[in-house]
Amino acid sequence: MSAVITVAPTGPIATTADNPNLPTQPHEIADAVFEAYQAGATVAHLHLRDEEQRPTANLDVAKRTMDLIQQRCPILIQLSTGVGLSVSFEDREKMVELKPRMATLNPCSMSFGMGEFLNPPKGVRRLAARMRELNVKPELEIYDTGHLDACMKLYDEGLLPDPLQFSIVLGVQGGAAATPDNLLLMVRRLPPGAIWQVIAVGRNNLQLTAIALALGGNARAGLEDTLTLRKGVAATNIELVKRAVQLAKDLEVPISTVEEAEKRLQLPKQL
Ligand code: KMH
Ligand code: ZN
Repeated sequence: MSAVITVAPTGPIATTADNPNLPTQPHEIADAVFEAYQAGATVAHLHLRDEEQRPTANLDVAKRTMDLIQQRCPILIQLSTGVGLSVSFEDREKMVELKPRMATLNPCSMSFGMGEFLNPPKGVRRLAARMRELNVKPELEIYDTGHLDACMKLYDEGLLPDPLQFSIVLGVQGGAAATPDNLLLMVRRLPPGAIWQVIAVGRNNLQLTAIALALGGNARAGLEDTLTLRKGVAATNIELVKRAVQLAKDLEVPISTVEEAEKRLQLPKQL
């Protein structure tokens, strides 16, 4: 089975003050995604920033970024509907109106570091239903075992398409810690046929990405999840993507092409 490599070049929190290599403007994000595609990434997970680097759900900024990427390569675009803690759920859910091939769906509200990440049950159902209507494949972000249970409830309600695709997010303060034990616990609880990757936030990123690849998971790499290559060394997106690709090669796990990823994730064609 081949592994899908996702690049996550920019997250919702860090700025260029934390790592000067962080892309924040549409052309910078598009450049980082194109380089990642050339190195083997087949999915681009996107957060956008305004001119002051604040997280934004501005559809013009998102559309401009998507266009710049699509002019250069066929990487599969996954918009984050997590966007950023300062943006309302109602603004965040509008991201799917741009009809990316995929978008994230965060099933539960939670503490997120010192902030609050609000995903109210009614809003989550409305967003899941809209994604179904628009043929946008959800990637389910689960930060603890209860989030998986919440996703299975959505599935039972007919709101999620097969195969279920999960990100097991470990290392956020407010969710499960980034440990091998927690990863195994979550993987064991996934339903049969689920597709998954680990998002290991912080310094255990490399270790958990390696374990996940060895267990048959996909991999995600980029400055959204870790700002350093190793202790004290600021990373670039391309270094992190190349490291994930090399890990897969060392483990003799083939890397998915865009066509293989589309097939494996059963991405619906968009009209
Ligand atoms: N930033 C990660 C902790 C999303 O964008 O919807 C989780 C994430 C979720 O990537
Ligand atoms: Zn994200």
